[in-house]
Amino acid sequence: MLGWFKKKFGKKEGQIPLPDQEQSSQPEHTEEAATPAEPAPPAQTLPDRTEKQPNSDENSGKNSSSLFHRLSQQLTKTKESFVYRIDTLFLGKKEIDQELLDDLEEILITADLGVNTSQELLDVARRKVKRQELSDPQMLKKVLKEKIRSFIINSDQPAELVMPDQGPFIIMVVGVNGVGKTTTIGKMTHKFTQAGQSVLLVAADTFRAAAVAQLKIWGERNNVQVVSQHEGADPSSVVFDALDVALAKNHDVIIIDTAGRLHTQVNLMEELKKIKRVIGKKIPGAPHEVMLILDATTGQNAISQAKLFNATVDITGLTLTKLDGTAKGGIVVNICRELKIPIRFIGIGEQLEDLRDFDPNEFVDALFQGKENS
Ligand SMILES: Nc1nc2c(ncn2[C@@H]2O[C@H](COP(=O)(O)OP(=O)(O)OP(=O)(O)O)[C@@H](O)[C@H]2O)c(=O)[nH]1
Ligand SMILES: [Mg+2]
Repeated sequence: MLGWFKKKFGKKEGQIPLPDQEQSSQPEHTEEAATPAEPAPPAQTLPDRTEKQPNSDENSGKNSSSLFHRLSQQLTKTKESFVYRIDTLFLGKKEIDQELLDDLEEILITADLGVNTSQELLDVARRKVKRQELSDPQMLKKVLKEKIRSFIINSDQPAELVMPDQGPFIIMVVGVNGVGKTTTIGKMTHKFTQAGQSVLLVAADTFRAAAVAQLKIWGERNNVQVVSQHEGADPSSVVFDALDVALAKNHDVIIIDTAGRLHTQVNLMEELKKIKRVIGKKIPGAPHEVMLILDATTGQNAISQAKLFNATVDITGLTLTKLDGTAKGGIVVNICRELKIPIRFIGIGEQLEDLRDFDPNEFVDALFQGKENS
C-alpha cells in the first residue's frame, strides 16, 4: 500500500503527514503579487511514498487483507466485464488461435482499456504466440495481467512528493459536474484529520444552489471549518478571503471546492485559471495540488476531460471516483498510459473510508482476483 501521507517538515511534533506533490507543472506567475510576496520557501523532497505511514487510514488498526477484499468486491462490475469474461473465453481452450485473440480484443475494448492499450496488449500476445513462448490461454492471462501492471506502474508519475516546508498545503479541486468533487473533498478531509492535520474547506462553488450547504455538511462530519460567501459570489474573491483566514489560523491544509463545469465551456475554464492565479498571488507556489476528479463511469470521455482541464490549469493529480458502480474500470489503465498524471486516489463507494490511496499493484491484484476468492 502506498503511503499517501507524508510527514510535514517543521510542523508540530508528532504530526504525521501531509500529502504533497511534484510542482514541475506549476505555471510561472507573471503578474505582480497583490500582497508583498515572501520568497517561496525552498521545496523539500519528501520520502518515497512507498514507505508505510503508521497513521494512514489503511494502517490504523484496519486489517489490510479486509481492505483488499473490499477493494476487490467493489470492483466486481469491472471484473465481470473484463476478467471474468476472459476466464469464460479461455475456459476449456487449449490453444491460442486467431478467433480467441479476436474475442479477447472485443473484451479489452468494451472494458474501456482503450483502443491503443488493447492493441498493444494483443501485439504482445501475438508476438509471444509466434515465438512459441505462449501456448496456453492461462499463460496468456498471466501475461496480460503483468503487462497491465507494468503499464500502470511505469506511467504512475514519480512517487517523490515535494511540498513547501512552511505554510499551508493548498489543494484546488476541479472537474465536470457531478463527478464527485465535493464528496472526495469530504473523504480527503477525513484522511487529513485522521492524520492530525487541521483542515480548512473553502466553498468556491458559488454557482450551484446547495453546493455550500453540501460542503458544510462534510465540514460538520469532519469537524472542520468551512469558509463560504453568498450564492453567486465571485469564486476568486471567496478564495482570496478564505486564504486570509487560513493564514491567520495557521491551518495545515486548505481544500478548495470549485463548481462543476464542462471542459468545453471556455469561460468557465477561464474562471478556474483566475482562481488559480489568485491563490498563487496570495501564496507563491500555491496551489500545490490541482486535483482533477474523474468519474470512472464516463469511460473514455474522462481522457478528453483530463486533457482540456490540464491544458487550462495544469493538473497535478487525479482522483478516479465511482469505480464501484461501473464496468468501465479498465479506464484506469488507459488513464495511466494516456495522461501521465498520477492517480492519487480511487473512490470505491460513498462511505467516508471509500477513498483509497491508488496502489497500482493492489489495484491489478484486486482486478485479477478470481471469483472464488472474492
Ligand atoms: N458510488 C459512488 N458514488 C460516489 C463516489 N464519489 C462520489 N459519489 C456520488 O456522486 C454524487 C455526486 O457527488 P458530488 O460530490 O456532489 O459531485 P460534485 O462533483 O461535487 O458535483 P457538482 O458540485 O454538482 O459538480 C453523489 O451522490 C456522491 O455520493 C464514489 O466513489 N462511489
Ligand atoms: Mg460539488
